[in-house]
Amino acid sequence: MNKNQIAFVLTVLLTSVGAACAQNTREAAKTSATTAASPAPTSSCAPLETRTANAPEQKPAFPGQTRGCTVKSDVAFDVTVLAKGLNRPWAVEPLPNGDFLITEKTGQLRIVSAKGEVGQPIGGLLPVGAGGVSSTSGQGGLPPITARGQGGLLDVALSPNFTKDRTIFWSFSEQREGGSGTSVARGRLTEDRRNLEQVRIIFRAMPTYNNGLHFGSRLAFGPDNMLYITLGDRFDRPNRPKVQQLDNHLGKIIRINPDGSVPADNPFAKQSGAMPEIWTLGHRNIQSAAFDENGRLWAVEHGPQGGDELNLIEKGKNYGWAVVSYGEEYSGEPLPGAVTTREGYEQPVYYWDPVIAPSGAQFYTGNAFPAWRGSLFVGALREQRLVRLVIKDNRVTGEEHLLTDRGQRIRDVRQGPDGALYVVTDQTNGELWKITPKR
Ligand SMILES: [Ca+2]
Ligand SMILES: [Ca+2]
Repeated sequence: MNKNQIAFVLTVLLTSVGAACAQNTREAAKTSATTAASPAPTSSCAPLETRTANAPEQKPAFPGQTRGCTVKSDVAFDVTVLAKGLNRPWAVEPLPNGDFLITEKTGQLRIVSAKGEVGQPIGGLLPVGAGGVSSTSGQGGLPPITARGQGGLLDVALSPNFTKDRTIFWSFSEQREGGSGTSVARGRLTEDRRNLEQVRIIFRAMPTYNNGLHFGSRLAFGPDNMLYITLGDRFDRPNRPKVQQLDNHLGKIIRINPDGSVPADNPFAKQSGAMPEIWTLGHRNIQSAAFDENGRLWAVEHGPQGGDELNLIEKGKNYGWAVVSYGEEYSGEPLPGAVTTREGYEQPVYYWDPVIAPSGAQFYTGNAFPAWRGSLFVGALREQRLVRLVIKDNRVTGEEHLLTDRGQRIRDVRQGPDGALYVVTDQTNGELWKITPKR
């Protein structure tokens, strides 16, 4: 046991003793906890989060699983506003030549040049529906995007062979008969980059459901050249049991070949009654998918109130929702039937209580900021900042919050080929920021 772990155990022990006793004793126990624990934790670990937790009675499964230690990288950087006037940008994807693909939730895909010139919407993407639920096929027989609630044009990812095949993949809320669902399409950018050709849908999350909530979704290619698609549970309570069932895609991570076919080594590919695309289950609403330098997939999801999670994603595993979870309903009620730990369900590597409402994420691997190498950057919508997590041996050992002075909901963060970080803000007059070492 290291000093932190001893202090943590002490605090937990003394806090539980205090809770069981009368008011005086509780006060005394609290005082002695502070006194006993103070030399170790205050010198080595000051938690960054100091607000009252939504579920203070819940205890983490291991030290450092929540309220991580404050770290300060003392990195001086400049933030340049490269572009403005983007309509609810959802994803920024750096292109090999220094330009960017940017999705706008309202249904446009644009190229923004390295200098910040905002291009016209790329043609041939998919038509934008009227936002209703009576689906008909749109122009050219392609299904419409419905920009209702949290839905719209969502993530975009480059083919692993992009420089050769100019192929891109995007996720969106597809307007369907009876509702909507998250779908993924692929297409090839024309040589002049003004249009998409050979556009086709390669994945449809089922079942179709009629609301505008919890679509996920991020797209990420693994070192295995497979496409990983992260999804949401479509929010409404009757959908929650489906997240634990394998006959549907709600609350799952999907793994498919770039042509949409199912890899034979998927964990449930041979299980009767299971959707073969499923890689993991038990997620609430995943907003990030990031591979680390060792080729491992990490995902960040919107949990219930007091339960946003960072998970290390492993083949076939069950991440708990909605039977194992931290936090509570947004109404403040307890989660019906949920516990924080149970055999057979994965614990999050980290959770936030209160929540930060995470968005996109990126492991930093560049040379521009040596002090940040290996850190996981996560955008925060509700908390309006950029979160940096220091991760060691599958544990979060430090948390730092950047860009807190700007008061902007951050929707995505990506590293460019130049080692700079690029961020988009979730506004109707959204911006693209470039973060570089201070000159
Ligand atoms: Ca992306
Ligand atoms: Ca979980």
